[in-house]
Amino acid sequence: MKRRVFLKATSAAAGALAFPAIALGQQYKTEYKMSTVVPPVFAWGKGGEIFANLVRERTGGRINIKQYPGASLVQGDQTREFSAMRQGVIDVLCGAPINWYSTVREIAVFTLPFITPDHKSLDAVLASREIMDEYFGLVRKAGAEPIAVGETGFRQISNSKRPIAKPDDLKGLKIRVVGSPMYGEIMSGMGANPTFMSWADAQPALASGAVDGQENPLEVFMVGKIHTLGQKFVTKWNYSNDILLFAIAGSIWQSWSAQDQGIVRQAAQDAAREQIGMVRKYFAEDVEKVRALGVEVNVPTPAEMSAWQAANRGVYAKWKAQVNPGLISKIEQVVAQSRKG
Ligand code: X2X
Repeated sequence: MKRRVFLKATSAAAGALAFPAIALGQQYKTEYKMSTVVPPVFAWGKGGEIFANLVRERTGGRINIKQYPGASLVQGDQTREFSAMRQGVIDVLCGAPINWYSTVREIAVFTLPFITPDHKSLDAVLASREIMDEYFGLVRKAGAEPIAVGETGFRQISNSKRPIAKPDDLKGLKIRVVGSPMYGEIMSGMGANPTFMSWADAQPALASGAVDGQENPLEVFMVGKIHTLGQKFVTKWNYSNDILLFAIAGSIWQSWSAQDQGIVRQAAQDAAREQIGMVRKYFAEDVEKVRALGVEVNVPTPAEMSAWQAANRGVYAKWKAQVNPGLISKIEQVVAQSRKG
């Protein structure tokens, strides 16, 4: 017994020497709370799970990140994640910046309507050192250390009433949206009636017919079995695609040793790469798979795409000015460049 105590004490001392943050008396918490809106059956939640597991493995359990899906740390209200992080309720973010608009509007730059029309242009933006350095600087200033970027996926509209081929077809439809008032204005700009609600409330509202439609990546549509909630018509218009931002509350980040910071950043980047792979695999196959569920899927022609973009020009200009005009102009330049090549 005595010997075991002695062994434990020496290994703890060795650990302290190897990790100066601990030697300096900074306390590691027994659990770090990570919020995700959806659970690991979805690529988004899976990305969080992979990250937490890698961190646990690679730190030998020193850093134990526990996932709270369903945004349960904020009672399901995903729009409160960032402010809850600032209050110390959430330690680790693995989420969509659009959901944090009411707290940090300047980082909701990737979601303007049709800003990155395809993966090629999105990748060009994410590969731009200048854009991402500025973006990460804004996240840091807002109180979190950004460590990796995944993808939530191109958002497509679905509804229970009729095929949507042109802006007018949206007239009068009640559409559930979330995150930012921008999504509401996009819908009302085309004559629909937007209703804001969390993901937790969206499914019962679709099931009861309280709303006619919603917009989400088709991966979420399939895994969430949204077709069983009366959603019969989908339009694959790729109108908005948010990043999945992995970030650590600033004070927590500071409490970790440089070595652990490096491990955590690498783990997030590995998880994000895998998560993006999952989202894009679904994206490549989604039209066929959703059709196989008995859903009518409309893939717009280039002329139809131009009509969607034209109908959103006003909303785009207004929200660009409101969110972060400087950074969004840089994004536009990179997108334009990528479309030439
Ligand atoms: O609630 C949604 O629609 C979701 C899961 O896609 C977001 O959090 C933006």
